[in-house]
Amino acid sequence: DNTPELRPTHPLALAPVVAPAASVDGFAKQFLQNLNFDQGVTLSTSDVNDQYLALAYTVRDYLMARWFDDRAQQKAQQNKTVCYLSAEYLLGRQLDNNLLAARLTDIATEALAQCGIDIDDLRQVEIEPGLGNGGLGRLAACFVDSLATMSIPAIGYGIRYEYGIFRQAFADGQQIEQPDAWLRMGSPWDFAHPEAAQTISFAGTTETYDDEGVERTRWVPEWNVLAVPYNMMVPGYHNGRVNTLRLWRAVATNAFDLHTFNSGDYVESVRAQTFAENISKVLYPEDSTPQGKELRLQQQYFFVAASIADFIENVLPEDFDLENLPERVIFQLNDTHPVIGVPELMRVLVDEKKLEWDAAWAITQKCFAYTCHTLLPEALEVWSVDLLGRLLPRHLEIIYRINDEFLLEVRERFGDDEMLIRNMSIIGEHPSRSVRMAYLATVAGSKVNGVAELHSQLLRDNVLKDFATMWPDKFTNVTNGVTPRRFLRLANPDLSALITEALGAGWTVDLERLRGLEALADDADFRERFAAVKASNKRRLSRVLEARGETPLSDDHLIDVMIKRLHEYKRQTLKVLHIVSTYEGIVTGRLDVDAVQPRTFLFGAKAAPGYGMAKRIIHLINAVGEVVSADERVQGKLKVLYPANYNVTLAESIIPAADLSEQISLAGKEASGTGNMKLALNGALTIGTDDGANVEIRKLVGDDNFFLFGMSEPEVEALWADGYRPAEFYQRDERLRSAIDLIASGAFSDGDRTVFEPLVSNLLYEDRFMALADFSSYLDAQERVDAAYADQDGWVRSAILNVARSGYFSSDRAMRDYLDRIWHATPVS
Ligand code: 7GP
Repeated sequence: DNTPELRPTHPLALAPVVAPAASVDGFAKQFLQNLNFDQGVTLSTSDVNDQYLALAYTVRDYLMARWFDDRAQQKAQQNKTVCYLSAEYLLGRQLDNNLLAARLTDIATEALAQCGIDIDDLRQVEIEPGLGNGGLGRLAACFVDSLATMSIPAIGYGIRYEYGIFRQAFADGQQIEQPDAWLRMGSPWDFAHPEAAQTISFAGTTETYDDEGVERTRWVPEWNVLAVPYNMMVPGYHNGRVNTLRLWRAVATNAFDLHTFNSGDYVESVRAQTFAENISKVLYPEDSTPQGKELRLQQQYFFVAASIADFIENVLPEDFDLENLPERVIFQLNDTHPVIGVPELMRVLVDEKKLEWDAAWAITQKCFAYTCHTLLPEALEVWSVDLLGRLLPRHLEIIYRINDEFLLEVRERFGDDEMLIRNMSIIGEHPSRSVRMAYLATVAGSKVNGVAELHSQLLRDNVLKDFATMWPDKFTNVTNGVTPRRFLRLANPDLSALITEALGAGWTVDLERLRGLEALADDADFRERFAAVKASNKRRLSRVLEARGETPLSDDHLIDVMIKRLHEYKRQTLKVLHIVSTYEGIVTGRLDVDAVQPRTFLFGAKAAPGYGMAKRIIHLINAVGEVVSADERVQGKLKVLYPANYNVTLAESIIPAADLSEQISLAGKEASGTGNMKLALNGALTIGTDDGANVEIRKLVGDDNFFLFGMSEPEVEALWADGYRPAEFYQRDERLRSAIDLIASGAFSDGDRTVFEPLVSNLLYEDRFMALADFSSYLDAQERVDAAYADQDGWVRSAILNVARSGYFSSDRAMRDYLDRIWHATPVS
């Protein structure tokens, strides 16, 4: 073997890696070099995509040295690493965020200007990585930002989907889905490491064998796939720290299917290999209602097994004693998607590292913690025993044993209460045998948390009641948060400048400082400037909408925003009923037109492609919008806008322009919400139910600055128990009757009464999420909104107080709570 040996001691290799000079010239030089040598073009032959890529490479160059340091430190240090396991990261665009973190925005803008390039044009080129569906994925992205900003050693692990969340378009008002080929123009922010691939196995059988007198089990898998890591930089804000987001891509192994190969069908055997690569092909577009599909379980095991192996082999020092694993890692389970990691770690410890079962279980229980993000029973993932046993036979055995021992513990504690045993078992029996992943996570996790106070309470009282009785200390709450860097500093530069002028710059990493604005709410001059910022944000949004081919906004309108996934429990239908009722009221003269504020109803929402009712609601919104916006009788008063393909980038334009934030889920259904936080932080007033984090928002901003309506969670329960008959509410409220009748009449479907009939009859005879029961109260609250908005001075004052009192909802605070209550990890100096 005459391979030369690596010489890291070469004098040139020993020189420290340094960032290019942090000057306009230094930046320009590096940018042009990257344009030449990485893109293979000169400035004069480059197009805007070349320029964007070269700019991205340049930003990377500045971050690189710190990244090397932080990874080396991670390996050398004795600190605990937070491994955030999440099937989704809804990142949004990277360029601006990374420029900001590295303090390069001004330098880059000027350097490019000197080259004759407007950096704004390059911003528009970036296709956001939409590797998530909604709240859960966006939360993960906020968390990795905060972890880096707080210098906490952390790795985000996930999947590098080739196709992220679909692109939404409308045809005749109905949603159509198009593939999101986000990688097509290059992906400058990640680094592929095929040499660090992990082999991930599936299927096959298990067998026992004699290991020097000890009987052990091993898994004999049937097929393998390679997990290739792609590392992304996660720069902290102004602290020089760069953490890592490691996303796995599936690649076929080299081992040809020998059987097919020998049978002479070369092409078939190559084709069969590519089947493995489907694992990371596409993000499942379901939000809150998982489809129990085999490919999804493959995805879950694929990324979790790769992540655990990666951590043990590449992040821990060599010869690390795994008995001490809990001192060095916490695997945070972002909902149940990564829960298969529990039996996987057991398999690694028991089968591969040959630890005793009890020792391995003690370690495993300390290494995991579980966050639940839902309250909908249909959203709790279960896997059929058949499927799981076929795909991961060894893991099923391990789950059975975990369950056996757990149920023994239950018997010891509570006696032979067979009903209780059946209810708590990790294995469900009806309608067919299945593994309840939330229960597995609860049994295995050191902690279980909900994502807002009310949600955590309901987990303890309902969804996981028996477990909470058994282990009261296991349950805790961490209310969600959002990153102030992206959702205030970047999305709302004018408001940020105003705040910095008033309070100094520290608020970006210490959001509670916004409290300082309270005093200014009574300052007429400040209110005027605050209002000017809102007006300018509306004009900016208007330009964004126009560029997308939408109608521009009218200057004097109240911007009423409902942006979130389309789901029945979130009750976009209730919003539509309000719009229709207002429209009908104006047209028939029932409403005093002067008391109605001019309003634009702005929606943003994707529906899961297989969720028929949600798609019908989209159709209804668009149909109502078309009629209302075109009717001369309400001209100037009411407008409905529903730009297609709502995503993080669009949210960043909408949120700063919003006056009113619609958070109108049925109480007890929205786990937390995070859009509610972003909107309040940007000075929108909330109209909302007592649900999720709304409860905490209202407590903080005060009743005078929040429009509460609707039943409380206990009232919802009581009405259900009573036998809920929505038609009675229809009979009782004339406004409701008129609105529903108008939809049923075909007024929004060219006279065709069949189009929205399923929707109408669902409301009248089922209405699972009780929109009709809350309608009257909602309309009354909207009247209060109109009255409040008529007093502009008072409104602006409330808006300022919303900003001032939203500091609690920083994801930095959420990270501190996770550290204190769950992770017990410490920042590095
Ligand atoms: C969402 C919840 O619906 C939302 O209330 C919460 O703010 C967010 O998580 C972050 O905690 N859940 C999901 O996005 C989801 O897919 C599947 O849940 C269980």
